[in-house]
Amino acid sequence: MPRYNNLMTLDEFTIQQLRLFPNATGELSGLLRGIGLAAKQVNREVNKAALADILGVDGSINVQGEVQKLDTYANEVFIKVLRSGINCAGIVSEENECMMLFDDAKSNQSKYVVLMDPIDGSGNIDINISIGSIFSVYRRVSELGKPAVLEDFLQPGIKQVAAGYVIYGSSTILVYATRRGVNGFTLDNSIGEFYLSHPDMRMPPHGRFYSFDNRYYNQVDPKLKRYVDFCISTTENRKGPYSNRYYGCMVADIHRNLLKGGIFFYPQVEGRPEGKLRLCYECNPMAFITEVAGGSATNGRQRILDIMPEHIHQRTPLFIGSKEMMRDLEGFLQ
Ligand code: P6P
Repeated sequence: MPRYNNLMTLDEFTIQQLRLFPNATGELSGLLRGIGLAAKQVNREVNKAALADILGVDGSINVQGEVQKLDTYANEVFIKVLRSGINCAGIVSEENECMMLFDDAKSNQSKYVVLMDPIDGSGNIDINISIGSIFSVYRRVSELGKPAVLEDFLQPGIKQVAAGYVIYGSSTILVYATRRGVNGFTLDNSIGEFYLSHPDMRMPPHGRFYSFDNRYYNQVDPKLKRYVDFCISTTENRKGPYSNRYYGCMVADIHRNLLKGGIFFYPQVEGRPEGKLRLCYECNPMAFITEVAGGSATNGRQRILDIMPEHIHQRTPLFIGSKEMMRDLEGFLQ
C-alpha cells in the first residue's frame, strides 16, 4: 500500500473545499480539476519532449517570438480541456494574439474565464531544465448566457478568483491559490493523480536567494543597482551575501522562493521600457499566489494586483517575493 494512501487527491481537495461553501455551484472546482487534467497531459509530453520530436522551433510565431513545439502542444491541450468543459467561457493565452471565446450555449453560461501561459520558460525545454504553466481565473463581469467579452479578461489582478501554476521539474507539482490559501499537489505518474503534498503554503518572510539576470546590472536604475550590491554584500545583520539563482523560468524561481524565501525581479531594461513579463497571465497570477502566501509583488511603484490592464498582452516590470526582502528593496527604490 503506497505510504501516502491517506493523502488527498486534487479532485478530493477541490470537492472538500466545495463542501465548505454550501451555495457553491461546483464550477470553480470543476474548472480546477480540468486544469489538473490538462497539466497531466502536458506533463506526459514534457517528460518525453526529446523523444516525441516536439523540441525545436516549429516556425509559428507567438506574441513572444519563436515558439517551441511544446508551447503549441500545451496551448492546444489547455484550450481543448477548457473548451470541452462547462466551466469556462473563454481564454486568453500567451500563444494567441486575441482572446478565444468558447461561444456555445453551455460555455456562455459559465461564470469564469481563464488567462494562461501554457509553457513558461520555453528556452529551458531543449536543455531539460524546469518549465512551468501559469493560469489565472476571473469571474466574468459580462452577462451570463452571452459570449464573454474583452472586459472579462482585463480585470485588475485583485479580482482573481483563483490562480496557479504547474512546475515540470524533478517532480511535477500543481500549486493553486484561492483567497482561502495556497496548496500544492504532487503528481504520482504511476496512477496519474495529483496528491496534496504542500498544504497551506506560506512564503517565508525572508530568504537567501535573489533572482535577477545580472547581464542587466549596468542597464537598470542606479537605485536598483544599489539593491543588487546590497544582495551580494555582507551586512552586520546578515551573515553572507544572498545566492543568485536565476533559472530562466519565473515559475521555478518563484516556486523556490515560496518554499525557501527569496526575491525575484525582472525590471525595465534597455529596449524593454515595461520589462519583459506579461501582466495578465504571468505577473497577476504569480502575484496573487505570492500575496495569499504572505509575500508581496509590485512593478517598482505600484502593487501588481492593483494595476488596471489596458491590453491582454501588456508587459510590466515585476518585483516579487518575501515580505521583508520586498520591504528592503522598496527602501532602496524610494
Ligand atoms: P530572460 C521565460 O521566458 C520568462 O518569461 C520567465 O519565466 C523568465 O523568468 C524570464 O522570461 C527569463 O527572461 O530575458 O532572462 O531570458
